[in-house]
Amino acid sequence: MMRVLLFLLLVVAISCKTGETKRRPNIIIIMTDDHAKNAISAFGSKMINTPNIDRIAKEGIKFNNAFVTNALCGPSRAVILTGKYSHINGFKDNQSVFDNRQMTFIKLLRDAGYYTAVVGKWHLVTEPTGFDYWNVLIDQGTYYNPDFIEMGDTTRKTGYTTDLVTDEALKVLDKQTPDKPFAMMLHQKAPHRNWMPNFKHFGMFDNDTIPLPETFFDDYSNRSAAAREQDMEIVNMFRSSDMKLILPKGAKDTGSGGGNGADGAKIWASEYGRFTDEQRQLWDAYYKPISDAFYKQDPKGEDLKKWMYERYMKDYLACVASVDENIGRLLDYLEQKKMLDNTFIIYTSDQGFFLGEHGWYDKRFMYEESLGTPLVMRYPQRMIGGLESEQLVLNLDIAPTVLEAAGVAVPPDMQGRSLLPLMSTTPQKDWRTGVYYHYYEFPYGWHNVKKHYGIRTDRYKLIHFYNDIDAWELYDLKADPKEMNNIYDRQENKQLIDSLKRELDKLQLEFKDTVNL
Ligand SMILES: [Ca+2]
Repeated sequence: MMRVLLFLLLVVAISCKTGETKRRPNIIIIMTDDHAKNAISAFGSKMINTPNIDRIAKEGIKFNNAFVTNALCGPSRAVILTGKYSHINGFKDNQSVFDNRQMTFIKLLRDAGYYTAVVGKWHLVTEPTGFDYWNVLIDQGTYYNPDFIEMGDTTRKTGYTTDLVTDEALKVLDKQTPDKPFAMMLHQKAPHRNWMPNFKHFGMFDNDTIPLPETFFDDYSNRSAAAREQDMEIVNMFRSSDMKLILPKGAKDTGSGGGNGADGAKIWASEYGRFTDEQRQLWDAYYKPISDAFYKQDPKGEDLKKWMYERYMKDYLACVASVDENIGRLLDYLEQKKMLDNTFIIYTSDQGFFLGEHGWYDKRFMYEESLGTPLVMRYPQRMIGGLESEQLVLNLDIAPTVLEAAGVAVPPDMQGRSLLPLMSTTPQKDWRTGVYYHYYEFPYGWHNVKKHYGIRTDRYKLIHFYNDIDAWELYDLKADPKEMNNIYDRQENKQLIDSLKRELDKLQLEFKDTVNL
């Protein structure tokens, strides 16, 4: 009798523990920097195969319409942490300083008994708060031999940053015990500019023809001055730090680099100066012949533009290959440790990126390539795999999603919505019909993209550029998915514009945003 009772108690204990695990998943948010959906095979990329990101999507859910509220590194991170728009969390552009006293989902998870950690890029100026452990890169970080600040102490590590950040993340996982759930933010610097691949990925795309985007030779007619006055064209990239060309001794970089007077050669000298002798030899062995061939060929006009696009893309994609490979390392680790199926994994980027569309690199604009961001989630305790959602979702939604998964109440002042209801084969009917966007970094900062805000519905996009300009743009994404024709001034669209403006007003009211024109 006693034995039976003990056995029953054991069964109850195990099922309670299982129930507990089910209610309280471990959480890993992997975020990269500037990773365009067009460079992920799960999102239809023809240029690269990303089997590990694809695995998360295949065994989980892929959000085909995920967007950011402000397409810039620091602001997006602040939105994710706080679940609030930039004008509420105070981090509007990359000149901002994050007020680290404010509430974040990480602090709430920690209060609820989670072990919390962040590893990799931080980029919010002030120290991380709410983390039991933090080990972050300084500012933008570097591709090689990065400086990590681990709980306040700075150490330079030798090696390739995408690998090293993953190494540090695996060390955090090594310390975990089954009695306490954890939440870790794993933030890669890659594939942020200036796209320096790992040695083992050199030449990976050299035999590929990278297709030119349809809009590569865009002349920005039929758009407002905002599209013409940017400094985001690939042809104006830095010859040194972006293109890795060896400039003649003492020569100035002829590219503007979008940098308001920034000196590309100086940036490159700093990156190149970090290499060990051995690394420098490996680097030169690959890039010097490329540089020599460029000067010999001396391309001009369209040929130059194409050459620069190819160089940019081959380096960018090689950096993505390392990101995907390292996600594979993480998934394998979790699988080996039998932690994979009680961990809720999110993969996203801090925003999208232009990969030659409109002739551009960088982000900022509310156009599809940078407004859109990759978002996939694997959460087997909650859903079967193979799901896709077409709903309009935002980086603003990550905080409430994670909190709900952890069984923590979402504070009423968080402005996003939990995405858990979308993890189902039953379509979610009650969902938002438009997303609100607001970009601020102008006239200072990089790339000269004017301040703007707007609304995107499933079919239309209305944008207002303001500050030193007063220009509206309207796109029909069904008829014109590449956003080449601004149809704002067409008389027949008056009713549509009025209705979109009403919806935009409503969103500004809901999110407490006011625009000072
Ligand atoms: Ca970014």
